[in-house]
Amino acid sequence: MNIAASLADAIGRHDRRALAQAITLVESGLKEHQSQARELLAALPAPAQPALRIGITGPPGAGKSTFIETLGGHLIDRGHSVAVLTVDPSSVVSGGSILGDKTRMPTLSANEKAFVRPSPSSGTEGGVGRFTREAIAVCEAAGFDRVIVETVGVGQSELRAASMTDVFVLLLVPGSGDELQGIKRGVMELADLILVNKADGQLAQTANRTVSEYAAATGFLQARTADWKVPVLAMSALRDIGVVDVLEQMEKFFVHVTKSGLLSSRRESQASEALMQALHEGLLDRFLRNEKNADEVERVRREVAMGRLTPGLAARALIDQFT
Ligand SMILES: Nc1nc2c(ncn2[C@@H]2O[C@H](COP(=O)(O)OP(=O)(O)OP(=O)(O)O)[C@@H](O)[C@H]2O)c(=O)[nH]1
Ligand SMILES: [Mg+2]
Repeated sequence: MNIAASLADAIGRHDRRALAQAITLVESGLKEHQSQARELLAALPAPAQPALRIGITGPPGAGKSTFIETLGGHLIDRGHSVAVLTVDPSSVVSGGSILGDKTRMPTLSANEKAFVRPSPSSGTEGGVGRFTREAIAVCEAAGFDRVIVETVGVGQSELRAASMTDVFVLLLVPGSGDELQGIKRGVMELADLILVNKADGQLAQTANRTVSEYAAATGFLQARTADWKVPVLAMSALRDIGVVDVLEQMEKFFVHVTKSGLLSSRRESQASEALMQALHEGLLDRFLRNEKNADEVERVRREVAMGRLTPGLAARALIDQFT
């Protein structure tokens, strides 16, 4: 059996080492690995049930990992198995991310019903990698019925995370308005659930005020999901206060989108968008891998920068030249 087939086989038997290896393979930039990854994805066993994919975003330090640790514990208590794909932001600086988030989710990382996978964020926009969608599929095939994607709420990563998850959760901290939290309006519009974390100790009262403010603000927004009023809840991930209520809202959301058919229609449109995005990126990659093309692009880029060419015309000329 070749590597891809034996990995797929082992994943079907819920072999965790195979799962880790498979994710490394799908995330690899090496051409040889990419063709193996394609084979692997095609050979993956169909999941017993589709996983609920939970996207979690929020400003750095808001408590996303702590929340996942607590939420994951409750999910496991209820009979679920939980895979976590996360990017340790410190890895942007250090280049390595193997310990960071695992140490922030010690209980979950040690639980046999959980799988915590920090991914290096190099070469990606603030966290969610190009192949996170594939990594999710591998986790599903390995039998995890809840897959959580943690992303730092800066840059484009939240858009990307929202485009590959079923429920999207925005985690905030008490006190400041969204400008101060560094959260863009657009991100609020992506959220199916807004949580104000750290509602404990001295911050408890401020948290309640923040909840009212955001609840009022969401009233003016177009909700992402039809017939779903975005709940805004205070909680403490650290003290495990209100996390069960959050879990219940999440399950309620899952029932709503399943019954209304929104879940499958959303997944269909997400998949076709992902195809187009992968095509864009893949074609550009291949185009630029050719040295002559890369040089020509660089030359034209300078012309465009100096205002001698408009970007649109320059791109068209480049494409005409090479196709
Ligand atoms: N008081 C209080 N502190 C919390 C709570 N949740 C998280 N923290 C603390 O906030 C800090 C950051 O928590 P993380 O869970 O690492 O936050 P994060 O959003 O995952 O951070 P990044 O991944 O670095 O963006 C830690 O020191 C936590 O102990 C909470 O509910 N209450
Ligand atoms: Mg974190």
